[in-house]
Amino acid sequence: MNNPSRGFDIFSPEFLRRQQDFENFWLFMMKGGLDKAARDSIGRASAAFISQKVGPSLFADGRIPLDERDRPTVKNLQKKGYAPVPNIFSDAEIEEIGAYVQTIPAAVSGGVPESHALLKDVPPAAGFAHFHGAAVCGCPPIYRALHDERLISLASAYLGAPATIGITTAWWSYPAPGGAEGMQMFHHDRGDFRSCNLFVYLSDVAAGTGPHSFVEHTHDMEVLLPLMSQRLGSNPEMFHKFWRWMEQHRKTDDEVRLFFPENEVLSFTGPKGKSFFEDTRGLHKGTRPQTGPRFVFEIFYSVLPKFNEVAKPQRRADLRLPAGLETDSSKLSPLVRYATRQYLV
Ligand SMILES: O=C(O)CCC(=O)C(=O)O
Ligand SMILES: [Fe+2]
Repeated sequence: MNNPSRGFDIFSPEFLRRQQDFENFWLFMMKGGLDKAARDSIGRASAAFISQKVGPSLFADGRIPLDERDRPTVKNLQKKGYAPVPNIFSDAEIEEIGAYVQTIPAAVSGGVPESHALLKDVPPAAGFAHFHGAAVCGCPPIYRALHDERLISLASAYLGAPATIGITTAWWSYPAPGGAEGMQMFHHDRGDFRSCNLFVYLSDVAAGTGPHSFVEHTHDMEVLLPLMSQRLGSNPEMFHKFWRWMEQHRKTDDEVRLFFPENEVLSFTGPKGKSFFEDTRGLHKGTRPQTGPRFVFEIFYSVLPKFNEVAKPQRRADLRLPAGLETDSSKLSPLVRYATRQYLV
């Protein structure tokens, strides 16, 4: 039967020729239809395609500009899947962000019915209060971080293509009863075939307050395959079991321990301000807070825009921002204007 409402009018000559059908196919491949080797290969191909398409319009010599100081960061990210960077926000900016989010509604979830509420009204049993990018990009320090050309260049150098900022978000995670679920279990992100994230802690994060955890070397087949071949190659049964397991979207801590020694399962604690890049195609989780809440900020840099979301960019000129922040889109560097286009025009 035709079901045009689902976008699958299979008897139409236009079936699979319309952008929507094609996007559905693309998402199917991204969200579990392909194994990691194929996903990573498509990621490399998409970076080559985008570089070829947009590189010449963004850079005079076609090359992504990279600050010398960021070369080791890109190398670490390639080798291990994560890399610390100097603090993105000052303490004063973190205060400013904390005050700003008290004035906008949060999406409340985790153990309570989903709702929107101001922070002061978030029910005590809630697991999360998320602030969407569209609401936080007008917060001056966040606007500045989004437009930080050095960060965009770093992400682009890692991706091998000019980056697109797909998600910007800040959220509180709260200690809540019950076991880990969702992103509090180890998982790999499936937001794009090639991506990296900047995380910034906006509250002090200790073992009890939900540290972000990452299994190093799990981000990219070019790193993971040689490692696991060396480790499990002599045991074909375990080797196959490992790759089948990798395809499971979510994994328990015990399962992770079966395949990775403790020293490779990293847990990032540190004072507020701590900032790091990570390729969340690798296994990671936000440990469920036990003793206190955690506040964190994230920018997701990818090669392609998120096809499962409609971009509703705001006009920079409409934001009320302090002098010193460029709001004339035509005056931005082409790389920055390109990277931020899903949020701001
Ligand atoms: O809360 C965290 O540290 C993990 C978040 C996460 O899984 C993600 O941003 O993809
Ligand atoms: Fe994730």
